[in-house]
Amino acid sequence: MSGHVVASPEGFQLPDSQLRVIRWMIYLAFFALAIGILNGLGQALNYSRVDILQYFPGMRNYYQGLTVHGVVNAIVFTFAFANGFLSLTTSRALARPLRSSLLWASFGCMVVGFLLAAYAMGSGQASVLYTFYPPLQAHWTFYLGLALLVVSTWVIAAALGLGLRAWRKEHPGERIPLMAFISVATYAMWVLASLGIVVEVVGLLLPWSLGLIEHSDPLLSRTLFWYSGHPVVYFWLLPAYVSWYLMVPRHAGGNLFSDSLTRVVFLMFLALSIPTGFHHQYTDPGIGTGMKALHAVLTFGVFFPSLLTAFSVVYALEIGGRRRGGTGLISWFFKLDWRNPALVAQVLAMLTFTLGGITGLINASYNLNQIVHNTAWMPGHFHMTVGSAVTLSFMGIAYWLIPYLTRKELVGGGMALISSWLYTAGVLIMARGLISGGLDGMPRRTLVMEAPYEKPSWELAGMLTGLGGTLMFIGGVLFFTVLAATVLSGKKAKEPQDLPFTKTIQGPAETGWELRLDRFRYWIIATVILIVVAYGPFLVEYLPGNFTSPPYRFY
Ligand code: HAS
Ligand code: CU
Repeated sequence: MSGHVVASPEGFQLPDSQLRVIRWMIYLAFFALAIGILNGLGQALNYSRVDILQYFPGMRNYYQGLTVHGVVNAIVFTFAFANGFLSLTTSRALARPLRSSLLWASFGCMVVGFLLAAYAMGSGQASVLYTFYPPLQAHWTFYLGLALLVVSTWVIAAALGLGLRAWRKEHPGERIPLMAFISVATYAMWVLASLGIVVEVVGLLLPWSLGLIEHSDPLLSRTLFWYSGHPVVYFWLLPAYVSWYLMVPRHAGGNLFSDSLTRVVFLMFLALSIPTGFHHQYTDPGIGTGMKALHAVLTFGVFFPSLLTAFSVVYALEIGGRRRGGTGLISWFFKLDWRNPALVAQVLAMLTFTLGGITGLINASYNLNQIVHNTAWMPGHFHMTVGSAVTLSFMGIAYWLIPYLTRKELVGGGMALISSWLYTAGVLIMARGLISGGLDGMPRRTLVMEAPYEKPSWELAGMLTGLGGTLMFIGGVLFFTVLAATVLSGKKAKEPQDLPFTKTIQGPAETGWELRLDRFRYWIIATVILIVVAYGPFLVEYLPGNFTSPPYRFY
């Protein structure tokens, strides 16, 4: 394949010690997903009035189940996967191992954090949902566990930063390899983004749960939460984008269009992900309309890098389809290798994400948000984003990553294909149910079957939700079967493999303005300025806050 490299040298092999810790992180991620998917089945069936949660060991009620589902899927699974996967892409691209001690430290933080949060949730002392809004109060181990999970990502950020610095010393004046650049940009964004949730959890909620602070300030906590809570969705998404940009074109036999455009996209995510959190708080009293409008405008700004992504990835697929003999406007699409599970899972993830993105645009529209906010529409939106664009992509990545990390061949490729299709059909049917129900006023986060105000017209929506969720669950079971069979009984691969990454048609520029793209320092300063503009006025007006609410534990 001709083109420009995104990581060099060709065929470089990372040492086993590096692969071992990364393998454990990926195992941890999928272990969490397994729990989350099982729990998700219970959630979906609740909408169709089938209560199976009562049979789950340790699950006392709907809110406990929903908390476990959100925390293990949206926080443990995604963080562990990002930590492992982007450590791998960065160290491979720089052709140097990252510090093993840091990677193990991160893994340790994740395990301890997960156990602490699991204890709190499992013992019924943290049924506060994954947004843990005060005045709902959880046991202190829940907050400490979450804090440790965030610390695990900071440790990885340090490992990536140190790796990059050492590489730069050895390669003065060279462009950062694209695969390392976009991985590091993701972590740079997240380190800035996670500050809000850390201040909230460590500064406010942990002391409050320990009785050191008597009262909480719901609005201040929500604001700090969503300062991190919107950008976290891109921390979930960008590892999938790393794969869509750099690996999917390779599976499809195509090439990535442009090195510079890819860098620009990730820098846009760095700058624009954070100053948008108020789009989750359009209905919150106490925040000025002008500030909400500013966040709305910036939200439309952060839409653009995803539009650019759609262009780049579809073009890469098209090149692949045409190389395989495809012609015409659309028919190249059917010439793709529909027997490669790593490709199929991720193309289906992209197709679903188109709908996920469109529903996001509706959420972001200030006035339309009033109709869909806090309804079942919302889980409809986010299962087509994090629940499939991200999760199905990570599953697709697993189809080559697990063989790569274990040096074994994939077992059950056919089953992997069925899994991807079932999961996609499931998520689309479920989202159809949730979205139509939401438009009809069906609330989110409610045990609908016990709601006294239940409407007969929600019945179809609820049935579709339950049916779709069941199909997703079966897809998930097949996925885990493939994974377990590969790890336990896969044949030893004949020779060591390299990561499957593409080449770019337009390579990195050697002169001109594009060199400045690599100076992270300037982009981070620009990001901080935008954050100050977006959050400064509210904080100046609101601080020191109103700490007046006593704690509540309902469930
Ligand atoms: Fe969102 C709420 C707005 C993206 C996740 N979002 C949520 C919640 C979650 C979530 C979990 O403005 C609920 C939080 C809670 O519990 O309360 N979201 C957006 C916008 C985007 C967006 C504007 N969301 C995501 C992503 C998520 C995610 C990504 C997870 C990974 N979202 C909102 C808003 C709310 C919200 C409000 C709050 C609502 C409320 O009232 O509570 C955008 O970033 C989306 C951009 C995406 C696109 C799609 C590009 C398509 C691509 C694929 C192309 C490939 C193809 C291949 C088509 C523009 C890249 C096909 C092949 C061919 C042959 C064509
Ligand atoms: Cu958001």
